[in-house]
Amino acid sequence: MAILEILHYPDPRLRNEALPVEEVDLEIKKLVTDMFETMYDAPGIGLASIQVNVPKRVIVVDITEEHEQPLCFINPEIISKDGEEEMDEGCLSVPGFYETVQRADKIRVKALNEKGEEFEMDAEGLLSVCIQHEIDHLDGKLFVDYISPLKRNRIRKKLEKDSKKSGRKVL
Ligand code: QAP
Ligand code: CO
Repeated sequence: MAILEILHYPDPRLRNEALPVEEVDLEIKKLVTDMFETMYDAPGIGLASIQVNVPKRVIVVDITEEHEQPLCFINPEIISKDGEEEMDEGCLSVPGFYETVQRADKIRVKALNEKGEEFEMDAEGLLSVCIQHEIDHLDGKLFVDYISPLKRNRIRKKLEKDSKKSGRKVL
């Protein structure tokens, strides 16, 4: 098990598009384990592989405080969406910032689990928003893409300053 380093906006590697997982092998299982550990350690409610610089289509989510509902989605696809929901979103790659984003309220998602078995599930509310947010990461998208350029630039400048102070390399 390992805690992985989380990339921070505006690191250009967050714009990479993740490729489908061909086979849920030991390497992917280790990635899933490390992603859960990294998410719980942060702590966060969702993490996408892109955020730890692994461009493979894997996300982990757990919206419970007691770590009671760990969910892993490999090659996730949203097969239907319904309704609208506005929610304040944050992101482990955009630390310290929360902004309101509009998304579908209800979704049905199809994916492989950590054993490589196909499953479908319905989600609504926070779980639905979190899954949509994480799938966006796999396509190189961030929640700040949905807010005004003014707010986005303010966030970018602050995080660029933070990363210089911390010695993190960005760009
Ligand atoms: C995505 O985000 C999400 O700024 C998951 O300082 C979040 O786990 C979807 C976090 C909210 C829907 C609603 C953020 C931790 C965690 C921060 C997260 C921070 C520390 C974010
Ligand atoms: Co995020």
